[in-house]
Amino acid sequence: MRLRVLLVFALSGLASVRLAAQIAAIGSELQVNTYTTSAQAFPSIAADSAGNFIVVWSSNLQEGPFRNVYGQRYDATATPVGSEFPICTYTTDDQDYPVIAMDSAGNFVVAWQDLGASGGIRARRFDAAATPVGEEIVVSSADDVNAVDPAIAMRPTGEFVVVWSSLNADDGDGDNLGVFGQRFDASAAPAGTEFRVNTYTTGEQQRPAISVNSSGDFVVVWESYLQDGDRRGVYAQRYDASGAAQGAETPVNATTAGMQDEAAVTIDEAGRFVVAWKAEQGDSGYGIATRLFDASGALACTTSSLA
Ligand SMILES: [Ca+2]
Ligand SMILES: [Ca+2]
Repeated sequence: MRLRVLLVFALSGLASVRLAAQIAAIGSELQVNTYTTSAQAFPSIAADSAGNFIVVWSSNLQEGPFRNVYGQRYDATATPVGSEFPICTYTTDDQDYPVIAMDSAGNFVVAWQDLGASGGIRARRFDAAATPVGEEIVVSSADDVNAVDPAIAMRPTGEFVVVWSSLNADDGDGDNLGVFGQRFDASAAPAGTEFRVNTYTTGEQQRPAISVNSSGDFVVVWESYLQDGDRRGVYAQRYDASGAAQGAETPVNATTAGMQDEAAVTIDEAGRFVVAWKAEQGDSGYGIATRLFDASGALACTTSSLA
């Protein structure tokens, strides 16, 4: 099946856009990828403070017998700027599952999962004209071929954090998958060392999501297997701008029966954060649940009957 990367104008991701009472689409649906042979998949999108945005995705067989990562710039009217461009320099084996974050001036970083022999989570920084700045960054431990599922968040001033999950016992989890992270300054130099996010390490902790506010406070959420007593549950950990953990890891879902996983998170300027996740609903399948937490990580209110 031929997959196209189609742009859904994600207003929620545009920091400068104030949501009106009613959201109306601006313009029509756009096809992002120019190269259409085989599959283009796994899009990620980020915008600067003026509304200019970039979409990245992985494309199969576009450059040799592998999957590689490409990007396309747009201005604030959703008009393409330039042509689609390659993100990675190392293109042997598969580079896949890209994620992008952008500062207020349009500088951006793309992280991806390198499924090849070089392995691990890699990233590359670009300026607002999509010109690469520096070399590819080895984000996860250099020998960590088991690092998967990257997520990234960036402050308006360019500092960013990448998180991922890994089987690498050297990272300090020691039991199946754990969630790890690395902070970077605005020049993409590592800030501090790689750190483990999950405190509870038994079994699988994986598929993290992350959000940071302009002060640098950030929160990571992930799914953990059997920690809540019945298959997967969702947990959160807060950090300050120096990367110091704030409080203990927090159980997110109140309903623990069945699966709660595939979490997403966003943090506001006051440090409050909202988590959304996929929640099992017995015989009726799955729904989406959300929960709002205050800046101390305490439950502020339940915003979904599924929580
Ligand atoms: Ca673990
Ligand atoms: Ca559960």
